[in-house]
Amino acid sequence: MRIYHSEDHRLHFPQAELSGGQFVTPFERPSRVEYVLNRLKAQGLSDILAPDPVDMEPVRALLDPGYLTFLETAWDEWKQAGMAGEIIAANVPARGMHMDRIPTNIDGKVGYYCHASETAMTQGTWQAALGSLACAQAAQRHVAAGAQSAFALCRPPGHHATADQYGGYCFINNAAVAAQMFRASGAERVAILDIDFHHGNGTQSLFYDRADVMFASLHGAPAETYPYYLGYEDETGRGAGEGSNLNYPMSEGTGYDIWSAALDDAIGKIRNWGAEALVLSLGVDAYKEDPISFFKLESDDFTDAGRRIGHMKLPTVICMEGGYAIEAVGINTVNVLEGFMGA
Ligand code: Q9C
Ligand code: ZN
Repeated sequence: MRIYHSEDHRLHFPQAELSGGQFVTPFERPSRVEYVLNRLKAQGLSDILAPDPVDMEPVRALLDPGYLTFLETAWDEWKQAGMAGEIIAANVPARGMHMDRIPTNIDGKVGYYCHASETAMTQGTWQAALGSLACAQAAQRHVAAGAQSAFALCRPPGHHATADQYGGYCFINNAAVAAQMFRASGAERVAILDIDFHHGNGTQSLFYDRADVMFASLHGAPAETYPYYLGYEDETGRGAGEGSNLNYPMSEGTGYDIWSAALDDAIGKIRNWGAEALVLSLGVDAYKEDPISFFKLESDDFTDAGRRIGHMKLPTVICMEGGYAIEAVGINTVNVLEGFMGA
């Protein structure tokens, strides 16, 4: 399996994440990538390339232009305004306020374009996000050119990012852009399967009205965990998109028996729907030891999940999302890839 990896991810490493009322070292940290790379090499998966630069055209087609400009310029504006620290959203347009008027003040803009204040931005965040996106795009081009699959070792992750908001450690929705590129390269129906522990709210929102991209997500029930305000089972799509959004929220303590039954159901529905290409949002935070999650998957379960997904035999782009049990992130991620290839 071809793998794409950009060193630029290192440019994004905030000092702080707001967690439980304290500033802690972010769970989403550069060493996650090192553990995955080391495990890939240890298992003989060494076809690892740096991606070509980002192609902004499909990105502009999908995301809000003002948001992209914001991501690119926020750090300079923040510094020009005399802010001493990293960018952290302290205000958001809440119930009863204007949702659609963008402040000129950078502190107000940050809150407008952010949905979760745990995620800080730094000087290198934009460049790192572009490097991450470049991996997803290179992987998609490789698969569109005829490969069965490719793995984009994306960091920062993407599935929480919407058309115009960052949060949940995500800035640009890599998987969504890859899906959009599959549409542009000729696939009539593209499915995005999201097995990260957290609901892929950004991906869902980007395709909620669309009949050409199906989104299926297995995740912690929103009443019990981040992103809290989206990811319920009754969110099935809207308008032309009605029926092409599938949520499988599961409660604290969920193990592989329940989780794999949800996976099989999602796979069956993606098959019946007639997907021609697949984007897998691969988070491994469903692992039992993950520090911010509550499912109980074992490392071997990830191999089995990869096998089940591989049996779909669809052209597949795999995008790295979350997973925070540092050493195990490498093992569990590569287990999915090995299971997939063995199918
Ligand atoms: N106290 C992804 O897995 N909440 N994002 C963290 C820690 C945010 C997860 C709570 C979790 C975001 C890509
Ligand atoms: Zn996650």
